[in-house]
Amino acid sequence: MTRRLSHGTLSELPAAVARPAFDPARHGAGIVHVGVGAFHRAHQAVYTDTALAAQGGDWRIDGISLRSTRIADELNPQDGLFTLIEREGAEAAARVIGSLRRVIAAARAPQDALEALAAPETRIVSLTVTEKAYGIDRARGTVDERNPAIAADLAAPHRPAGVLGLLFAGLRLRRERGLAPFTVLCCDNLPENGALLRMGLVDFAARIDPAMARWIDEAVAFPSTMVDRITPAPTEATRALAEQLLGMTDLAAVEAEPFSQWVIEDEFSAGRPAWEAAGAIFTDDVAPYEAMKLRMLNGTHSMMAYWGFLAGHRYVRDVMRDRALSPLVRRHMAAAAATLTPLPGIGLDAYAEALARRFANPAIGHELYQIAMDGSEKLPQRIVAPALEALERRQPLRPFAFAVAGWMRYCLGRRDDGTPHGLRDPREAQISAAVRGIEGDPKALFLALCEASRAFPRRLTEHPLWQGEVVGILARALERGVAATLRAEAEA
Ligand code: CS2
Repeated sequence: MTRRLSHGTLSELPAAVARPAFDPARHGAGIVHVGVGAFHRAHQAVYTDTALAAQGGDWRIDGISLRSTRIADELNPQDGLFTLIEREGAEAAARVIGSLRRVIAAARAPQDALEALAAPETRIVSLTVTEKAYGIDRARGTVDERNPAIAADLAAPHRPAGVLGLLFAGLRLRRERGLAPFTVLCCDNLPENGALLRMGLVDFAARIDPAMARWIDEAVAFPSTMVDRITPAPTEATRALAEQLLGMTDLAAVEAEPFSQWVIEDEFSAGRPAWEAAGAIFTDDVAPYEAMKLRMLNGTHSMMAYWGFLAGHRYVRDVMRDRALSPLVRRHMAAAAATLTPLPGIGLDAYAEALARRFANPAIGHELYQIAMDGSEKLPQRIVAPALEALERRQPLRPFAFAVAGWMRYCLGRRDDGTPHGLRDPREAQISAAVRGIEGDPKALFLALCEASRAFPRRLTEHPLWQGEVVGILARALERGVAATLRAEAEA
């Protein structure tokens, strides 16, 4: 049997593998992180690891996994240790991260999760749970009562299963015990994510306990953040590579690109680690950074995911080598850049150039199908927001209409050769029901999908220019197929 990564085996690692530059056992926890997926492990956990090495402090992380129990079973026997493998071309640099203390599987131990939030030492609760997990209706600015987790947690707030329910219950326990609140740090790809989460949590609390709602609004800090690092879902190949680099087993290894960025509003009510030691940028306004990243990186990603997947590609890097698609990638980034307010010191052309290089990284196998999921939750901030801005500024709508037409074609659930795919979207049932029987009618599809997805405001969907562009591209894709549509679009 091969050995497994743990505190006991750290000293046996080959010299080429970097180890925590601090003694994990000498640092207590100060952060609870909800959503211990690959992205957290490749991003915030790494910044915290560097900060602990640079400045010390009791800032290790207790992870909470809301649904899966697997990640707890992978990490706890390893004392929370895991390997980050940074990959670029032929390079693969391995670094063992020691900032994670343990993982609580909330489905198995709900009380432990609550007690972690209510522990006096917990000063920050950070989250990477994906856009859909918050259950916030962004158009109305309230919680979405139809979201199953929200409905369940409103009915039984003492036994929370969802994100808002857990935060609420944790904060209520702290208040009852006379403890100061923690800072809530949202690290999901949502615009003004701190303000959004504040609004959602205050509205959630108001429906249960108005005094709590006031306390949250007044006493809890919700800094906004922009997070960035391309992190494909780990696979068997990730584990095999870790085994090869470490000479031992690591079931929780992650692969990521070398690039990493974290921009944070410096508004913490109870202190924070020295994340700037790891390159985090502190600012009093994250919104312009967020808009840049959401529109140029994530928006382009979504466009590539739908059209690239439909064209038969598997990875983002394959799209960069596609003769028709790669100029459309550039076109999308340029159109997105034109909707932004320039940031001092950041050239948007250089940013786009760097993105194109990152997307093409041959060592990163980032699945288009992974990015394609949850379109109804992602399109509003990635495509709709810049499209509205372009409309206002009288700039071309075409690239955004093209992205949406790709998503609509994708919603039919099969490629041109008939290969079926699942949509993996929280509104999948509504979307699939909406397209049934009208698969060949682009105008009817456009209207039905706007309605079923709830992703597009009327201001956009009723605009004749927008309608004309989206329906026209969709019609071509249905009549002449995806390959011909891409060729025509690239030549236009
Ligand atoms: C991607 C993001 O899956 C997706 O939707 O667009 O996860 C993207 O890779 C990250 O935001 C990069 O920082």
